[in-house]
Amino acid sequence: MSFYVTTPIYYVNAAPHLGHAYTTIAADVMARHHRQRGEEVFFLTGTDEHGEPVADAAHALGIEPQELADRNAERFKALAPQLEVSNDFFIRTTDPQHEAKVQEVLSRVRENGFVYMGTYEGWYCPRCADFKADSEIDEGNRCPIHHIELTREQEDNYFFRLSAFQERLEELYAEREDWVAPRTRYNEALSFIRSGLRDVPLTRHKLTWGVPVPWDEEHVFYVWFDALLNYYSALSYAPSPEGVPAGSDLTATFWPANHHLIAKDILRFHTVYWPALLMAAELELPEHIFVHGYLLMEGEKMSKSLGNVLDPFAVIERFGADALRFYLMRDVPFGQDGSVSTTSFELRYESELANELGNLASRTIAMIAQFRQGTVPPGEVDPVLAEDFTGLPARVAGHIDRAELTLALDEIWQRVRRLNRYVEEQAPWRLAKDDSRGEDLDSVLRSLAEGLRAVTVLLWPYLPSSAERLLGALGASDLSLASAELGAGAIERVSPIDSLFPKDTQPAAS
Ligand code: ME8
Repeated sequence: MSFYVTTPIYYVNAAPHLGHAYTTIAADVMARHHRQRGEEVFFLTGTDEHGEPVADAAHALGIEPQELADRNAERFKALAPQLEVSNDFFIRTTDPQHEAKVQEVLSRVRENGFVYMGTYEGWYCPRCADFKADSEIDEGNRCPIHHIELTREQEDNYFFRLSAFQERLEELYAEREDWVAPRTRYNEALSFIRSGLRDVPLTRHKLTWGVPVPWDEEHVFYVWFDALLNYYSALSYAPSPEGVPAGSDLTATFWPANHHLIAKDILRFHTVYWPALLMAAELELPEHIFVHGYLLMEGEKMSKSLGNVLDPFAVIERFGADALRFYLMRDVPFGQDGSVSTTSFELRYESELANELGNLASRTIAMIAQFRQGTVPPGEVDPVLAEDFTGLPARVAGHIDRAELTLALDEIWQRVRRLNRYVEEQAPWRLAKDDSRGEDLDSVLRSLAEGLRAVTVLLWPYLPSSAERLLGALGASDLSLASAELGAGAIERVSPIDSLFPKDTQPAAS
């Protein structure tokens, strides 16, 4: 089995912000989970470096686009390890191998008869790098996303015959109802298609910052076609990920992608242009496109251009990457818009990470140390508890297969709460006072240790470093999904552990 997941490639016109971190964390949760299933996994992220968004930003700074791209690509690259993100490759669209692949695929699209020379006239947003249909324009000729005034463009370009794919796209949507999720996004994409597809520019005459068009050097490819192809081109030159023999043909192993994760701002490119382009190039289509919502601050989409940016680095510095990952996956239902704030972050951190998981871990370990000198009594898990864990790994896997990352986390978290209730119900400290209840105490301590181990294995994709620390203290290093069944592990001894989620973290220096 193989699993290939991607994030959008981010524009290097500015530094990364929480919105980028969000998609990247989500993709990481999926990649880690699939590694737990023993699958061959390829997880791709990277940067989109061509086109007006980058050229204009560079010129505004008085530098060349390549210089800005180099500078900001480094910052995006550095974000991944800070978020504990385990991407297998980082693609930059200025990689020469990517550029060559773009030229190869788009030449094939032309040979297949889907490219012609025409004149484009219409409204254009240089921040979106998007030609806007009349129905997509806000009052005063403004971009509905960036609120800037649109420019009127008229240029001779090569066009991609998108209209030729009207029927095939409608068929695709009819045959594969889960190809775009959530359903509202599927409907949105389908209604765009049904409203009638118009051909779109494939190249830009006016721009020089892009991949040169091999059959006409006065043009570069329109940045979106260059960018979308990253998902395919990366496989032709990335090194093999862990677990896949070096020198393997990654395209054969991983194409088509299983999941593209995106936000709704780039829905049309991924759900309309992208499948049409792949059809035109005779390539297989990805299995799923999952469209998550926006992280909102004060009700406005957070973005580089609007400037109201919550800095993920500050959160990580103070609370650690796991806390940020948990917060984003837990607080904002994946697939919907959600407001983020420091207040709700701190509430989740304290009430759930510190009080629920942190305390469960510390008291379980402390009681085993105190009552049984750190040794976990062997035997079966208490059936009362086992009942509430039956089928849990499979349920979590089912949610993650549909990119329902918040639902999956909630399934797990209900068991964290169940374990805390079990402690209260059984009151091991009372059993410890009664010599005749020794076996009951053994059973309770063992069940708690095993329950904690099982939930921690499932939490690993969300909380990788805390989960590894905790499993280390439980002497249970198996991270496989199979080992997340209650009773699949046999903990012998526990070791002391420092607080997983300390409450007295210092505010970051401002
Ligand atoms: O669009 N909430 O790049 P980009 C949630 N280069 N997610 C957010 C977000 C927010 N407030 N802000 C950004 C581009 N994102 C193109 C993509 S792909 C072939 C080319 C995330 O830097 C989300 O994933 O504007 C969104 O789709 C993406 O960043 C846009 O990043």
